[in-house]
Amino acid sequence: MIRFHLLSFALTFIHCLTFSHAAIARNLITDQHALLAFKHQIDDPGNFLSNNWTANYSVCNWVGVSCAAKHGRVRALDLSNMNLTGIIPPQLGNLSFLASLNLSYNNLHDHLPIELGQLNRLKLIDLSNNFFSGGIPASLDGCQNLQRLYLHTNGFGGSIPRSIGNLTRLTNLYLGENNLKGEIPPEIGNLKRLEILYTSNNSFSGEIPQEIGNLRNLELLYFNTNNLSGQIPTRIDSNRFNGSIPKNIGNLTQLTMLYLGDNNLEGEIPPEIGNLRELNVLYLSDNYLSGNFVTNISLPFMFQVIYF
Ligand SMILES: *[C@@H]1O[C@H](CO)[C@@H](O)[C@H](O)[C@H]1NC(C)=O
Ligand SMILES: *[C@@H]1O[C@H](CO)[C@@H](O)[C@H](O)[C@H]1NC(C)=O
Ligand SMILES: *[C@@H]1O[C@H](CO)[C@@H](O)[C@H](O)[C@H]1NC(C)=O
Ligand SMILES: *[C@@H]1O[C@H](CO)[C@@H](O)[C@H](O)[C@H]1NC(C)=O
Ligand SMILES: *[C@@H]1O[C@H](CO)[C@@H](O)[C@H](O)[C@H]1NC(C)=O
Ligand SMILES: *[C@@H]1O[C@H](CO)[C@@H](O)[C@H](O)[C@H]1NC(C)=O
Ligand SMILES: *[C@@H]1O[C@H](CO)[C@@H](O)[C@H](O)[C@H]1NC(C)=O
Ligand SMILES: *[C@@H]1O[C@H](CO)[C@@H](O)[C@H](O)[C@H]1NC(C)=O
Ligand SMILES: *[C@@H]1O[C@H](CO)[C@@H](O)[C@H](O)[C@H]1NC(C)=O
Ligand SMILES: *[C@@H]1O[C@H](CO)[C@@H](O)[C@H](O)[C@H]1NC(C)=O
Ligand SMILES: CC(=O)N[C@H]1CO[C@H](CO)[C@@H](O)[C@@H]1O
Repeated sequence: MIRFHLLSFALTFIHCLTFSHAAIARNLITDQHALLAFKHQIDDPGNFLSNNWTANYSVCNWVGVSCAAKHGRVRALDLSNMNLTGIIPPQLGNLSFLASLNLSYNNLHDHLPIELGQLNRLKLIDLSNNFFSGGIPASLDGCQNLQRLYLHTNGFGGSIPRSIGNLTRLTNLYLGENNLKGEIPPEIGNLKRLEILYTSNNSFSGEIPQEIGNLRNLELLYFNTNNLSGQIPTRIDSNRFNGSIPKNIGNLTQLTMLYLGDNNLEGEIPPEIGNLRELNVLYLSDNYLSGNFVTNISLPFMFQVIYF
């Protein structure tokens, strides 16, 4: 009886092994299909892919492709700086184990497929320095593990989708050098781990949302060269203050650079900016700010560059 059970266990075990091997092989074929669909959309003048991405080798040996040791699926795709022209096809959303995608410094264009949002293991997306256009897909909030999102230096238009606020693991968000417009959504204040927010050189308008003050881990904040108006937010944490400027603006203690220049900001510069002891770059030029900022605050000795 025991022997029978052991035998049955062994058979089940062997069956499972065979099955999971077959499953991996089948899924690697999904990965291969996805990558070949991508290759099919790409013009590759440097011939990086043409003789290398072929079906007679495992995708894990293809240039720019890395597979995970554990399950053998495609884990990273780095085709940066290869002069590639073309689009990202929806099939890329089938690389379900992808954790890192770097397609920066190419000539890729057109809109991003909404299927990118299926890649819930992605931690890094770098699509910067291309010619992508269209809106930032709201579906990106499906990439629940995303930590670093680089979309800067493209032709993205439309506004930041509110769903960005669901990407609560984001530490780096780079949206600068695009054609983005509309208001910065207050949901940005949900991104509690954010360290760098780069939105320079777009056409954002409206006011900087007070919720920015929730971002206690912010180190670099760039809002320069936009069309923002209103006052610099003075509520620098999640408390609701009435009227006057709260003392605890000093809560943005990690901030080292603050770029607000070249907007339509008005009113007085809140002196509490002087409490940001790590701040060494403050860029406020080309606004309609008033008040006697310099004489009223004690500037942190760390200050190296101040532009009014
Ligand atoms: C691999 O396949 C490509 C075309 O798919 C062919 O040109 C090449 O000769 C093959 N290489 C080997 C080593 O079989
Ligand atoms: C493809 O490129 C990779 C990385 O350069 C190289 O290791 C691999 O041998 C190449 N495969 C073929 C078939 O040329
Ligand atoms: C993506 O690749 C480019 C070019 O190789 C590199 O400079 C950049 O640091 C990479 N992006 C990330 C986020 O590592
Ligand atoms: C990309 O193309 C430019 C111009 O054709 C060339 O100078 C450069 O070396 C190419 N870069 C790569 C990585 O092939
Ligand atoms: C890959 O994705 C496409 C489009 O998103 C889908 O139609 C197709 O069924 C997928 N293929 C596989 C093999 O999963
Ligand atoms: C993402 O955020 C939007 C609104 O900001 C919300 O309606 C939606 O349910 C959220 N999605 C997830 C998956 O949490
Ligand atoms: C803003 O972006 C445009 C187009 O991408 C570029 O021509 C311009 O030099 C940039 N301006 C600044 C101040 O970076
Ligand atoms: C900037 O915003 C003002 C209103 O605040 C609007 O009239 C103007 O058209 C905007 N400029 C650009 C370039 O978006
Ligand atoms: C603060 O505002 C709330 C309503 O938003 C009001 O009920 C409260 O009296 C105000 N407190 C002060 C000190 O003005
Ligand atoms: C600067 O200090 C003077 C006198 O203490 C005060 O009247 C003025 O409101 C202050 N300005 C700012 C911007 O804090
Ligand atoms: C350093 C600093 O100003 N800390 C303040 C942050 O905000 C809380 C209230 O939420 C204050 O209690 C702290 O003093």
